[in-house]
Amino acid sequence: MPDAVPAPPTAPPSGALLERLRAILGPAGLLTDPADTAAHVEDWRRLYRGRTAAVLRPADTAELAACVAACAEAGVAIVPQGGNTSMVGGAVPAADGSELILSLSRLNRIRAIDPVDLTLTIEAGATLKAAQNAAQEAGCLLPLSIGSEGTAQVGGILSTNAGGNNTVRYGNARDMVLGLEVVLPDGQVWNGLRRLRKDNTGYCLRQLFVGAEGTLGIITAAVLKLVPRPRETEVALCAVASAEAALSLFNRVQTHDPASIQAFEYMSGLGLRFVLKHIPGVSLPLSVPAEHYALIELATPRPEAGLRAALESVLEAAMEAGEVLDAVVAESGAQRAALWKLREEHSEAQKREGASVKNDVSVPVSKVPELIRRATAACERLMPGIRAVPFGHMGDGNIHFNLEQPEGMDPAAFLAQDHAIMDTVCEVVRDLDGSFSAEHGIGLLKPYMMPEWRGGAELELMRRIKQAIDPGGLMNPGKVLP
Ligand code: 2HG
Ligand code: ZN
Repeated sequence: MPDAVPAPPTAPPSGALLERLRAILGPAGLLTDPADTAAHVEDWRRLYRGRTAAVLRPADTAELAACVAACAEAGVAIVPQGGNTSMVGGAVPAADGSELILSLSRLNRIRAIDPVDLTLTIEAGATLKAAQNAAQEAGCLLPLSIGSEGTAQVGGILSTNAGGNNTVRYGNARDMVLGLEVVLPDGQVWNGLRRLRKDNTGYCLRQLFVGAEGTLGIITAAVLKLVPRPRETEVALCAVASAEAALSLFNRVQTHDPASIQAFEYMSGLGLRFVLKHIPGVSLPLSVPAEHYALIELATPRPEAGLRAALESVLEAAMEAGEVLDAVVAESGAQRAALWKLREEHSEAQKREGASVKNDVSVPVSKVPELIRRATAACERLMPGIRAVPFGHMGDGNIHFNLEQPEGMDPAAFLAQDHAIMDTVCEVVRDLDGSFSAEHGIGLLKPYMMPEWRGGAELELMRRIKQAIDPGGLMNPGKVLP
């Protein structure tokens, strides 16, 4: 098989191109002042900082397509950007200033919602929270939930095929997409906004763009599947004896009623202690301190389903078996939110504790306890004093196996070891038949791992697809493909 298709050189944006873009976008649609562009050139984790001559802020698909066509003609590369919440530097421009940022933020309209079809047609720049709210107002649920949902945008979520807390029941973002509107690298608009449940008409093009991280084109709108809104929701936080006990508890809940599991999350004692230390206004409503915790959410649209009684009886049996040491079931919406806050603030708390290396990995669900045990031991062997903080979506096998710097160590010295740490975790992941990238994507952080994990025919096929759709290499260069 041939080697990598070399990326064609892209041109720096000229003054003439910027003038043309200003004419398309109007003065409000083009940011060039470094004070205005600063927030766009750095990622949330502050791992990457690029430079750009301008941030383009089109107001609709037609303006966006005209910008892309103008850039294509000039041979200038574009970095599409949603809420800029990438964990892997997926929306940061290159350091040489040659790439323009295209912000989706002004494309944020709800185009249609249909509670009978159970579909939401929404533009890419709407936040996930806005999409959830629109679904709720129509008596429905958009079953996609992630910690950054107030900032992360629909287009970015689809471009990274985000997973989050509800994958155990509803799958990933990919599973919620019925149709897409995409601006292709030459500026053509592909209107695939169909809302059909059955539509076998050749290659499934929309799924090419989902998870492509903006390297094949720019998603501008989507038709998302909804489900009926739950009538009953129960949330419990459990202190459990071990990661194995958490898995047994998951199995008990699953055996009892798989259709009601909305989320099953794992947290370590250390992870929770970081949240209690760094996040104001949170508290742990359990009396027994533990090293392992499970957060369970059950939900159903069925009337009088008796979820509460079912959950209590599962927890009772798990307590008798010594798996659950202590548990609390939320009594109100406010308490449910307070329990979820303990889970959702993990990333922020870890950031405040110091430098950390993230490993967004997945293994078969049954192997999660082994992953936690073996990867913790391997990292401690690699670097004495390193602090493993595994947490995440146990119900779908996706653990954020994050490593916090040893106390007192220089953060830069710790981060300089990131590849050694990632490779140590990934060795265990590989042995357990897992993946080095579960839900955050590849971005700038992980392309170097692609040849080892997806080399041969798979990577070659990806390169041919890239070459066919974006021959100029103008869409989000440097991301995904090494
Ligand atoms: C989560 O599940 C996110 O909270 C972020 O995917 C995970 O900070 C992380 O590593
Ligand atoms: Zn996650």
